[in-house]
Amino acid sequence: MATRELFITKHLSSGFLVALFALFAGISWQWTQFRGVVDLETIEQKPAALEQFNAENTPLVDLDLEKSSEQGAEFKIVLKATPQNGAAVTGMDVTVNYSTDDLQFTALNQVYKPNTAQTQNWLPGANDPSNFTDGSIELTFFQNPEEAGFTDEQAMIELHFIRTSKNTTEISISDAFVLVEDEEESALGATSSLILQAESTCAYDENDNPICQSYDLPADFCPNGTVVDGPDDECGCSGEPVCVENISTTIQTKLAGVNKAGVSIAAKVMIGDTTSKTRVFDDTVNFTSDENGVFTSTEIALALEDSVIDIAIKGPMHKIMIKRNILVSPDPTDSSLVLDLTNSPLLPGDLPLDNGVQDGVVDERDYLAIKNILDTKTTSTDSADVAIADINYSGKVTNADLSLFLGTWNSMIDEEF
Ligand SMILES: [Ca+2]
Ligand SMILES: [Ca+2]
Repeated sequence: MATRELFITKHLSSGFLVALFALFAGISWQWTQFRGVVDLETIEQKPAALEQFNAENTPLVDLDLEKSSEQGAEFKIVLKATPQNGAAVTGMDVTVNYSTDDLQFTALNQVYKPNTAQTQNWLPGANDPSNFTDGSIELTFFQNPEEAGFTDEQAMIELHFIRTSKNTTEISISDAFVLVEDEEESALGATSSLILQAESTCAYDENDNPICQSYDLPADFCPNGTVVDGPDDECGCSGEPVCVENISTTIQTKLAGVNKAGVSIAAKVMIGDTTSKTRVFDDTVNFTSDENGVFTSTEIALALEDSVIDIAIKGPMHKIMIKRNILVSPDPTDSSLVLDLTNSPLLPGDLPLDNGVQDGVVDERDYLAIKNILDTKTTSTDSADVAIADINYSGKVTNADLSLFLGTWNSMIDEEF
């Protein structure tokens, strides 16, 4: 035995190829000793010996890879052997495969160590991970044939790795040969590989909501702007808030059929930032008309992250008017902006019939409201009538208002904004 150990040790120091040779030598030599033939000449018979190991037969051992511990990127797996059909396992030769793109093999611990002096443990060079940098770790174990093989589940060997990527990766078993007491031929049973799922850097609470970083902003952060959350990261957390400077904005629009100065209306205005997909403005804004019928809003403060917006205006007796993907170019030297929407006049139709509130639909109710006012008279100056149906802001309800209504009445529901 001492001569053989010397033989292997000597060749191990000469590198991996020699180590492999020594492995084959070890298998063949031990195999022959198992059969009671001690003859170093049988080294040359290694392929024949392996064929015997590989013969298909009743499954004699199941092999499993299980993760045994993990600390950060470092983890250990254990190779477990579970004899089947009463087999007593006395040796094995098995290759464990891993992806060098995702894992670094760093160390090996022999777990199963038969306890007699003449036992051959793991061969060859298994204690030196530098022998196994190509993604396959060949592990060979034989014990003294005079010692009883194990018959229960046994942790055989522990392999240490470091994850070098966050990818899903697999550690698998291949080319396994098993030596069983009193069996010249043996066959492998089931094997299980180990899948390491892609790592996530996200942390979640007990309700599976992401645990996000909180940002403490200084009190004087963004005095003349609006604090906007940064874009969501891959965990669903808002990015670091940024300050978007306010832009003093006026909006210009027109009302269909109204071409006189000095008319004041209150319209609901909604503005969406197409980049952040957030509504950056949603309020009622006062507009006043000039002699050209252009209605100009009071100034509003807009915090725009990008220069493309969607805008919707809902006039007091009107359908909603939506314009999308408006390119705005604020002058960097003058933080003011004019949004000219006069090319798309607000169309009358959705009258404020319910205590001054509109219902979002241009329909028969609106039509009948005007029709009823004009049913018994051609003109109404009643303040309640004027409030709901003086579409052209003439101070009275007449057929001119009805015809403006009919000009746009098509029973359409407001688009969503
Ligand atoms: Ca209506
Ligand atoms: Ca009128």
